[in-house]
Amino acid sequence: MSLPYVAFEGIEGAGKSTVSDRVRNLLEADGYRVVQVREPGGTAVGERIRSILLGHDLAPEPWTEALLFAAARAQLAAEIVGPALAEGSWVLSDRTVYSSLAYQGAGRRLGIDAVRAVNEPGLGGVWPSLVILLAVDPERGLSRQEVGDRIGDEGVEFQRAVAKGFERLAADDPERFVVIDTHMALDEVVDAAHRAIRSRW
Ligand code: T5A
Repeated sequence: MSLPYVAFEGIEGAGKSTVSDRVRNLLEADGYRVVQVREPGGTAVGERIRSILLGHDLAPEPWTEALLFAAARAQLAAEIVGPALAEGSWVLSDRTVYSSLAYQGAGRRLGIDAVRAVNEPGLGGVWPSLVILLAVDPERGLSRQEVGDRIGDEGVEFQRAVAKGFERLAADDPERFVVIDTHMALDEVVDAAHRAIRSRW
């Protein structure tokens, strides 16, 4: 059976943090050990890289950006996600490699395959088995955002390109992706995500 490494993905304001927190509580109540992480970040190295990537004071080039996300992710896989899965915990991640495929591959137009290729070597097979894609209209998502960051502030057209990237990834890999429309009450979104996970494992 595939390892319980679950990605919560989507554009800005889709509800990834809120839904993953609540699903974590439900899974713990079900009796599972759960490790929850976020990208970029989750390690000392990753948090430093996060501040380079998301602060407004620097302007990395698109490939610099893609490689920094990949570097933070490689550290997280080696230090946290891989060991947690090996000891039998579940891992819930607020964003994963699929954000790079959608944001840098599609949004920045570096190409989904090219971005996948630079991420794979650092992950050593630590790859999400289930991706919960929280779908939201880009305008509605941006209006839900509480604090902006350098990439989140790129504007609605960029968000549309990223959303299209996610849609394409989901269409190409329907076994791995579950798409949940988030234009419904939060409780219903959480329930749909929890059911999707429990029906898989
Ligand atoms: N990035 C990241 C890349 O470009 N490439 C990469 O490889 C990676 C990993 C990271 C930034 O970096 C980019 C993407 C981002 O621009 P982040 O810290 O992950 O940034 O922040 P965001 O994902 O931008 O976080 P947001 O807070 O904008 O989005 P969330 O987590 O999706 O939304 P959440 O849960 O904080 O919810 C926002 C608000 O909406 C409400 C919540 O209560 C909250 O108030 N809400 C709902 N309200 C009504 N109905 C619902 N269904 C709701 N769902 C949520």
